[in-house]
Amino acid sequence: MNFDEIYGRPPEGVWRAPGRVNLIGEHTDYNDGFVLPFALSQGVTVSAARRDDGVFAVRSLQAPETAEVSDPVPGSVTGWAAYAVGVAWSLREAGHPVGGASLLIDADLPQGAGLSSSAALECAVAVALCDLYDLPVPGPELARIAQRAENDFVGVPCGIMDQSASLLCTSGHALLLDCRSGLSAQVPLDLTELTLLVIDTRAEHELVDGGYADRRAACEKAAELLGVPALRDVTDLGEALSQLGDPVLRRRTQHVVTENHRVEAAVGLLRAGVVGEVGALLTASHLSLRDQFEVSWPEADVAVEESVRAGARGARMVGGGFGGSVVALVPSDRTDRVREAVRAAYADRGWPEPRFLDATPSAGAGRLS
Ligand code: GAF
Repeated sequence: MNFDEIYGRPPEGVWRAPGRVNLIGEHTDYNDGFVLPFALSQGVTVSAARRDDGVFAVRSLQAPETAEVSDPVPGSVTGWAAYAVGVAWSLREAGHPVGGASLLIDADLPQGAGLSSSAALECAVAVALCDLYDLPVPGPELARIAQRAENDFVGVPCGIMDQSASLLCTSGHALLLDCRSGLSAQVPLDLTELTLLVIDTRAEHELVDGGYADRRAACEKAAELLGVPALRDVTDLGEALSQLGDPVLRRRTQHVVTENHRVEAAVGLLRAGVVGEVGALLTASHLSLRDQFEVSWPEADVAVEESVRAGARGARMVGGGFGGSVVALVPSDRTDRVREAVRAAYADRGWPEPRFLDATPSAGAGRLS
């Protein structure tokens, strides 16, 4: 089915927003810290047309559920459609006069693979509605509006990274984002002779599960006990750790503080043009996420170990954790070897075959036609 067949008229335009891989800086965004994601070439496409009856109608080529609602409020829509309708609600909440629209969603980004398909959906809808209703909302503000849709309409307490990546990234670059000030910079990501290999571990992840909210609450608790606005403000890690009695809070704090340092170090290396050197930081980030933040999962640990053993410069889990993908930085002439090693290790354990994707740092959301 295409748009015309479903809605009985052609769309007024087609918009697209990408998924993302976070190169480094995991679980730092909601601690007011630093992240360094890049946009994928895979993403979510929205064909859309205005309606004069005020209704938001959403359909997807990938899912059977549909939604039609004229006055969206939190709780009025559930499932995947809430991410789309929530954006209309959030735009209105922010004072932007959005009327109704018919939307048809199509995606070439695997869902549940930790590549931010939810934010891609939100951002594709956001740019479509802004264009249709002639709302010149700047990218950083639109990212906050999309994040609010996810936080307050869908009910997932995510940070600002994924929406910012989907809206603000540019081709050939990673986005350095200061999640406190909202300031960002484009950092060249020159992959000459290197490949960023995404390994979808096939263990599905869901941010709506409790683990993510639990980690966020622990970080907020640690910051409160340390008397700082957010863990980003910890300047003396040793002193902070000695003040925290709870070993769990100590581990969470150690991860966040050291991860912010790793982002800074990675940016220095990228700017110096020694991209391969970032590999060691990726692996260090993974070990910290595994041992200190405790959000890794067995398939990710095996993918990281086997990638590095087979010649990757480094590798780490991507996104919130508990499932999803790993990114490995691999000399391009070794990618076959890495794929084979990970495939064999999964087969030995009787796990579903992993999927691979060569990640190309791509442009953020925009209009296609
Ligand atoms: C998910 C969230 F949506 C992001 O905001 C971020 O916190 C990430 O997990 C962990 O770095 O993708």
